[in-house]
Parts: sequence; C-alpha cells; structure tokens
Amino acid sequence: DGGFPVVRAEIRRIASPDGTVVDLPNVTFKRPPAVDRAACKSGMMHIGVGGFHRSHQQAFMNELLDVNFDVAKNWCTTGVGVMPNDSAMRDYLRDNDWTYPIVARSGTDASTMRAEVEEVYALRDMILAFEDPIACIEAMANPDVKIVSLTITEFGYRVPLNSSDFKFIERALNGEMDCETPYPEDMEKPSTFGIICAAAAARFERGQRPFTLMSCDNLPHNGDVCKGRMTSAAEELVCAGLCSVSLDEFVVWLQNEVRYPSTMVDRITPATSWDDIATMPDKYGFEDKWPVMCEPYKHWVIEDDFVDGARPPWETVGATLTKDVVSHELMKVRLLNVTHSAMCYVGILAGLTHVHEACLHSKIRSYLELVMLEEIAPTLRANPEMDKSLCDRIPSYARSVLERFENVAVKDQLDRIAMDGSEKFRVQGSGVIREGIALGLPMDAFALYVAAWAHFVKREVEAGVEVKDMGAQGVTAPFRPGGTGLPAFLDMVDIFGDLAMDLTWRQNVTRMYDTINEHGMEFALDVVLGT
Ligand code: CS2
Repeated sequence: DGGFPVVRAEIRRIASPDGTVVDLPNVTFKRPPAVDRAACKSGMMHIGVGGFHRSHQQAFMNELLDVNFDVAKNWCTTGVGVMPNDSAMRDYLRDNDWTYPIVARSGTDASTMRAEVEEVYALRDMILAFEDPIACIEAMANPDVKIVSLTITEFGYRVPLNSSDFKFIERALNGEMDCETPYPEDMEKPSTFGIICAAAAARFERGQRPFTLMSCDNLPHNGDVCKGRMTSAAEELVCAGLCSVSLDEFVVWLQNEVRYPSTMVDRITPATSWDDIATMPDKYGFEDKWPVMCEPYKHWVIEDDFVDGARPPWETVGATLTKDVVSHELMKVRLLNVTHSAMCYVGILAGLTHVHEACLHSKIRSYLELVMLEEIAPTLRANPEMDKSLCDRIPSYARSVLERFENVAVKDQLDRIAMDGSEKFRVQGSGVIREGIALGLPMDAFALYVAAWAHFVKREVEAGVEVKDMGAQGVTAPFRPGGTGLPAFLDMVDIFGDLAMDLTWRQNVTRMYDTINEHGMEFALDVVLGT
C-alpha cells in the first residue's frame, strides 16, 4: 500500500513560540476522528483529481467517513490522472499521506472574514493512466470498484479514442490484458474513455458486474453524454475493424447493464494561488503546499440509478438522491455557469479581475439580473424538461447565486471562468439563446455576452497572449492575420450551430460588438440596460 498510514495525519498546525497551538479567532478546524485508515478500501475511482473534485465529491465522502465510518470505509477513492500535470497532484497527495485541507472562506471584509478548514482523508491513492495504463485498467476492473466518476471538464467528453485505446479495449475483450505479447513502444497515451471502456470490456469478458459511470461535470444530461460516449466507443472499434470478437453483446451490456446517473454538482472552487499558499500560515495558522480554496456552500443532486443499487448513502450527508436531475441541472447550469460565462468577458473588458468585483459593479450587477431573470428564466419556465414546482424557486435561486458571487473572501477569478469558453458556450449557453429566440425574446444580454467574448479573444490574440481554450485554434483564427474578424467568428458552425445562419442574431451581436469597439464596455452596458 505504499506507506499508507494506519492513523490519519493531523494538519501541520503551526505552534506559537511557547509551543501551544491556538486557533486563530476567525478560523475553525474540523478535526478528524481517530480512525483506522488501513481499513479503508477503494469502492470508487475518480478521473480528474483537480480542485473541484477535491472540494466537492471528496468533501461529501469525508463527512460520510466522519458520521458512518463502517459503511463509508468501503467507498474511499482511488484517483486517476490522465493529463501530464496530474503527476504534480499525485506527488503532492502522496507526500501528504493522501490527505489535504479544504479551506472554505466567506465574509465581505477583514472583520467578517471566516474560514473553515477541513482535512480530507477519503482519497486512498492515485494512479497515472499514462504511466501505467494496465495497472489503471486492472484497478478499474476490480469488482470492489462499484463506481467510476468523472470531472474531466466539458471538453473531456469530446476527446476521440486513439489507437492505444483501441488496442487496450481489444485486448480486454479478448481476455489478453496480461498476455506476453508486448504492446508497441510508440503507443499514444490512453484517453479517459479508452481507459474506462477497456476496464468495462475486461469486466464484461470476465463475466463480472459492471461499474456505474457517474459524470460530475457541468453539462446537462451528463449521464446520457457518458452513455453515448461508451456505446459509440464500442461502435468506433467495430468501424476501425480492430476487434476480432463480436461486439454486439458488449454494446448491449454497455447499454443495459452499465448505469449512467446524471448529477448536478455545485461548489465554487477558484484555482489555488501562490498567494493563498504563501499567506496560509499567517491567515489560517497552518501550512500546506496545495490546499483547496472554495466557498462554504456545496450542493449535489444525483440520479438514483446505480448498478445493483450499489452506492454510498450520500443522502445522509446532504446530497439529494432523486429520479429527476434534469431540472436541477438545467437550473444550475443556466443560472450559475452560463451567468458566470456572460459575466466573465463583460467583467474582464470592464477592467476587472475577480467575480465579486463584477458582481458589485452596479451596471454589471443589473446586467446579470437581466441575463438571469429576463433571458434565462423564461427559457427555464418554458422548457418541457423542467419540473414546474422548481420554476417557482427561480427568483430566490438567482438571488442566492448572486450572493455567492459576491463572496469577497472566495476571490474567484474571471479568467478562470473564461477558460474553455467555446465548449462552455456549446454545451451550456447556446441552448438558452436558441430557446429564447424561439420564445420571441430579444436576447440582447446574450448578444453582449458573445460580443464581449469575441472582443476578449481578439484582444488576447493581438496582445500575443495564449487563449486558454481547448478549441483555441478555431476561436482565435478569425482574429489572426487573414481572418475576417467577427463575421468569421460567428460563422463557426461547430460552436454556434444554426445560430450561425440566424441573421437577426448575427446583427444583434454585431451591433453590440461595434458599440464596445466605439464606446467601450460601460456604454455597451448602458445600451443593453436601456439606461
Ligand atoms: C464556473 C464553474 O468555470 C466555470 O465555468 O462556472 O467552475 C463554477 O464555479 C462551478 O460549476 C460552481 O459549482
């Protein structure tokens, strides 16, 4: 078990010169119970151990360990890294005995700043899929693992399978995972869905029960998206002609036996900054190399659809288990994530850095209310998938989201939210515009969002700054030499779909774009607000 400690470690508290450890007045520590960590098993594997997974799903599991150790000990997590920089996270966690602190912050000024520090011990270990793909696939094929969960960003669901993935899946289906024939040396790094599909194939071939595949990313119908990816992976294999066994039964098994619950996940988790780490001893009385910084609020709604009903009793620690997640997903993704995206480009162009600054800026604040209440809310109310009883809660939900955005202590960054703008727009924002237009709404606030986004990309390209977007090549091309600017931007059918052909929509965005260009963001906000 590679040095797995029997008794969990204490946060490295800093003692005062006389040797006593005193909590700072505005900091509370959630002290862990003394438990036998050696009894913990991995019932789950999670791909994408970043800040959000550590602040959210791990926090729920940690609470479950505290209140019901005998049950929770079978549901600890083995993390999986698929990206090259995941090795830094693995090293940090390993050096920390697989524990880490969550620092949940709130308050509006120095006198009201509060922090709750919680040390998390629900992670057991972490495997890097690119270092040892077979070990990773075998760990996932272990029948003790009942759930494989994902936080791989919206874009992660579109990464195509590569030749290594096909090879692993084929060998797993043929029962040859551990055969003597070496794998070719120049193999590509396996992808997320390649690893999962190979592990599922190994379980299928060995006659074992499947795992549940649970997405925790912010895309509506995330369970269906996973199911689509898994079944199409198997179909891709057939088309590639790479598999010597019949895939029909495997595909039916993936469709009918594997479960793909949808989830709605929520906790604002900014990237940890160097400043956070450097000021930790002074502000919070302890030190750590990679704490998770987030807001106190957390929420999780999970579709109760697991293979053989096997899952941790998350409902005992505040999660909602339900048959209908879609309403919750739509409401959260639209009123929080889409509003966030609209805010970030407008805020950055207004010269701001943090979410709370944008939220407390009077014109941007009114703009956000317009986005949420006049343009998003009607699409939710009219959406046939929405549970009508939730619709009554839209105004209070919108208010609570804005209050969370105002949290000065959480110091969320606008440029964090600006990342991967193209995929976020495609899977989160574009549906609102389409539905809004169909309802006859002007959608001016959304036109400003897209105009500000285009300006932002243009500005970064001109300044020679990298645009952090998995689709950067596409979105920056219109603003590079030879590009035609906004028209080419709005032409991108893979992002805008049929909106690329909607003349009124295009004129609307162009008008906002020109207004920003000629008169600046403050004036453009006045235009949209009619002030
Ligand atoms: C943000 C999210 O990056 C983004 O798009 O909107 O990370 C957001 O902070 C979380 O979804 C909150 O739950």
